[in-house]
Amino acid sequence: MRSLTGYILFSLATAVLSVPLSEVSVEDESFAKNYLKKFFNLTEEEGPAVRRGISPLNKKLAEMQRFFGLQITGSLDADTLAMMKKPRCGVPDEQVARFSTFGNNPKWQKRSLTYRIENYTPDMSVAEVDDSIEKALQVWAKVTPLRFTRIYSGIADIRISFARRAHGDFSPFDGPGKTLAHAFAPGTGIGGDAHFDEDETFTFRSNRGVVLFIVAAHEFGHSLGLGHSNVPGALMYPTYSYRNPDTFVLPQDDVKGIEYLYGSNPGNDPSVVDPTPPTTPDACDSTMVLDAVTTLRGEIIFFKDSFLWRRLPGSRTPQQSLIRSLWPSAPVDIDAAYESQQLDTVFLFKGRKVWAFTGNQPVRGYPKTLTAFGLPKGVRKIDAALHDVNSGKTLFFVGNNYFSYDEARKTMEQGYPRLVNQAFTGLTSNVTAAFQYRGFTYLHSGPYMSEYDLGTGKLNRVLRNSYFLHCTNL
Ligand SMILES: *[C@@H]1O[C@H](CO)[C@@H](O)[C@H](O)[C@H]1NC(C)=O
Ligand SMILES: *[C@@H]1O[C@H](CO)[C@@H](O)[C@H](O)[C@H]1NC(C)=O
Ligand SMILES: [Ca+2]
Ligand SMILES: [Zn+2]
Ligand SMILES: [Zn+2]
Repeated sequence: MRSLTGYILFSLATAVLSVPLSEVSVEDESFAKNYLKKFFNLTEEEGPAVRRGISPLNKKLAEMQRFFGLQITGSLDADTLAMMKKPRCGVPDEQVARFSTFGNNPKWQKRSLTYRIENYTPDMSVAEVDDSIEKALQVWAKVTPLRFTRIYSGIADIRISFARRAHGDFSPFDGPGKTLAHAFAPGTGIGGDAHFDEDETFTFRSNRGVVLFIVAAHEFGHSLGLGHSNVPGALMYPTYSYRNPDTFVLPQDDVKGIEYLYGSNPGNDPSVVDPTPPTTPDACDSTMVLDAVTTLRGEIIFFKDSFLWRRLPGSRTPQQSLIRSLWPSAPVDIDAAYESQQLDTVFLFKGRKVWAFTGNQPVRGYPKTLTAFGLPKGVRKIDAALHDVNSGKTLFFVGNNYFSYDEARKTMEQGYPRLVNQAFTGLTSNVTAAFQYRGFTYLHSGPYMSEYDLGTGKLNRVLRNSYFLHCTNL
């Protein structure tokens, strides 16, 4: 029965920007208990451990926190609860692993598999559903010897259906949000089947609603024998986040997982690596150059590729996630970012465009262009942005120059651009990211970070990224 366990994927809660959890409500406590029962095999039995004071609940909380790379407290804090409320897959998260397979490694013994779409969601056109399912299977076919053939009658290996609430497999869906879908590991009967929660709003490619292609590609990973991965950004990560289906490429961790089970695609020419599977940036890479850094309501946020790390106040362990799991409409590979505390808004820059978010809500009227900040038309991108809380000015770094924007008067100051090294000494190359934190100004230049005194502009010391972005190899 174990191999037939439904894999619950994707929870959809909006990422809550952290507020310390002073009180845990009774509802939250029982919600958390149910979550741990469902996804982390929490059992009710009162064993000897309970008498010794290590409750199974705290043990399972710690297990869950370890899986998601949260701070391991063993108690129900705000971040843990927020993670539990994210939309996710219905399959349990069994072990802390990069890619994983099910207990006894169930896999298909044949290379040619059939699938059948048994019913449709009214959320999308029939053609869109067909296309999403076909493309989701091709994600796996591209990197393995597996081939998929659609059938319209009879019993398929992978049966695909939409259903709400109880639907005959003892894993009822839960209404809108939270569990989005689940699928069963390879096997006969229900094995390999994928079920989608009809109470969700599925879409073809919009970031409002749930992109069927992404959820289906994840579920088919289970249908083929993969469990959940704890690598943020892996397709087999348990929570859902928006990705553009048109540019999706199966991440490296998932490629390794499926090749472990089935080998690689014999049709692939090894000299043509096209396109390179994306990898998840590693905070332990001391040569990493961050794209941007900003504060956000007391947190520090570090950006790299399509990822960010959040360093919460009072926690030394940064949490990594996709940028779009925090802001579904945000750009990736950004150039610069800053926070205006007065407006309670974070601005993200990419090319000539600027996006704005208050908490996790997009600000109306954005994206705008750089000229909205008074930057000259010739500026095609900025390298970094720094908001100085004392003066209320925001500095935009462009090559070896910088501009100064007056936030109160909403105009660019006269007398700029100026040379960066006239204001900030000791920099040997252009600024790549900048932020202020606890009275100091930090300018990143490649993998190095220079700390300046806010008042005097004096260079205190040169640090590495790891000063704030701790490397936490498990
Ligand atoms: C779940 O927990 C029970 C009791 O602790 C244990 O017997 C069982 O093997 C566990 N199941 C899995 C899949 O780990
Ligand atoms: C710094 O920016 C200038 C443009 O202002 C550019 O010419 C130069 O190549 C940049 N230096 C580095 C090291 O990227
Ligand atoms: Ca649901
Ligand atoms: Zn899953
Ligand atoms: Zn089901």
